[in-house]
Amino acid sequence: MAVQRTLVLLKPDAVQRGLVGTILARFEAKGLKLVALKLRKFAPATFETHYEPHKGKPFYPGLVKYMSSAPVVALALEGVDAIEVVRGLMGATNARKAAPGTIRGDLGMSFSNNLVHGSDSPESAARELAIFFADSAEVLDWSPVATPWIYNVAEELS
Ligand code: IDP
Ligand code: MG
Repeated sequence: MAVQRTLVLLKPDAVQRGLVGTILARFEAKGLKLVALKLRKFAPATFETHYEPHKGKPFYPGLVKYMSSAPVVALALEGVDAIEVVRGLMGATNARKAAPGTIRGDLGMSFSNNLVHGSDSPESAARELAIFFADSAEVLDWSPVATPWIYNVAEELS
């Protein structure tokens, strides 16, 4: 158990379909803490760097084009085991196969246009947060009043 920060992207299809509020509400309702948020149309180069581990795969050029084609919302979320928790809420990459109850499973029909990105490891989270929130002043330290109700502080936060 560790408090982690993770990068989440609400992809162009989420923004175009008016699902930003719906998806953000799921993360908030789960108890994840919002520590950074921005809406921006990022340059292709940003996604070339972000998706560098996928470079050379057949879907890579289309992925970079899709991600830079329209605005994206970038979030940093914090919580105990936040990386795994977010990945679970997102569901499987192919939205048609993602389990009902997950974001992709409930809201999507596509393998590529699958609404949401979440970092897959602590190393990825650190690398990706530095891309989208290079200015560390954009990531806030703050204490939600609900924290001692979301967690058992003695068991999970000390
Ligand atoms: P993830 O987003 O669930 O972590 P990754 O394997 O890291 O999935 O792939 C990154 C993104 O590339 C996916 O979210 C999806 O948009 C796209 N993608 C991955 N594999 C495929 C594929 O086989 N066909 C089409 N798009 C894909
Ligand atoms: Mg991935």
